[in-house]
Amino acid sequence: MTSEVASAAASGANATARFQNDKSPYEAVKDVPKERADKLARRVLEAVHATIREENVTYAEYNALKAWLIQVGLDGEWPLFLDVWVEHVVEEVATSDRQGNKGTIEGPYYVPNSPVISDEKGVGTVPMREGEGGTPLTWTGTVTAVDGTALSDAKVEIWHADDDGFYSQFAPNLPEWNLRGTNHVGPDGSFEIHTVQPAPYQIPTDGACGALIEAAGWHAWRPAHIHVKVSAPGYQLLTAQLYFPGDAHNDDDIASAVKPELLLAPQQQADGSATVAYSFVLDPEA
Ligand code: MBD
Ligand code: FE
Repeated sequence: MTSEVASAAASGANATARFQNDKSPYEAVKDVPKERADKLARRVLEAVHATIREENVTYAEYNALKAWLIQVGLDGEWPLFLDVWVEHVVEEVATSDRQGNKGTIEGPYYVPNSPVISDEKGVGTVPMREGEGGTPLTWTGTVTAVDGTALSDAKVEIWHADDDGFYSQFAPNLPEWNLRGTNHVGPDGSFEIHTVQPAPYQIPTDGACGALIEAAGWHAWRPAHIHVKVSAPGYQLLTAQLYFPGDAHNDDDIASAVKPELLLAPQQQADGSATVAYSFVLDPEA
């Protein structure tokens, strides 16, 4: 991060670099059968062709699209664009047969290998600055399998924006691992995570994705959310986000990633903090 002010191009560049560091999705489809590549590419193109015919798309509109697509790349915003407007359907298809917890999209701002924060009982506090803004939140829960077994070797990775809506490693002037941590659950599968409630999040508006939002008269908001990845050997990785009741954008998330099962029910405490219980149930690997 070189610039001192958060910018779409800087956070986009970081998200692009982070994704390119992880070549595994690309490696995994290297030997995709020609028939599959042919079919998928053709269907996407046919959907574009149909839109052009049915909407009588003009050369001016075609050239605007070309310029905009180039700008998405220059701003490094392909991860943002895809995760906001496409990933939710991939997630829906990928997880439709699960019996355990509902999940939702990963989004562009996950970083693997966050510091371990838990003690031997699964109690820990995410890294945060002195006087970190936002309501302090104590979150308790357990990780179990669909058959009820407590998963004592599970881990809960958590990451979220700060009270200003910024993610560490994607916005300037934040400690590297701010509000990111890995909790190894206790012997009974339980965890207790101390953090602060994040603010609603506005995707960067000064880049190509913002230009689309502006041109189309959309809004750029996601409701406040806490991201998690819950994993245990022999079980399917659960990627989810948890939301707060009453958020103005729970019903019109720009990323279409809210599900009723993912709403928290925090209890406000007399000292101004909040407590919340939310547990995870994992499906075994197929
Ligand atoms: C986010 O924080 C996010 O979670 C998603 C899905 C897209 C953009 C920013
Ligand atoms: Fe997010």
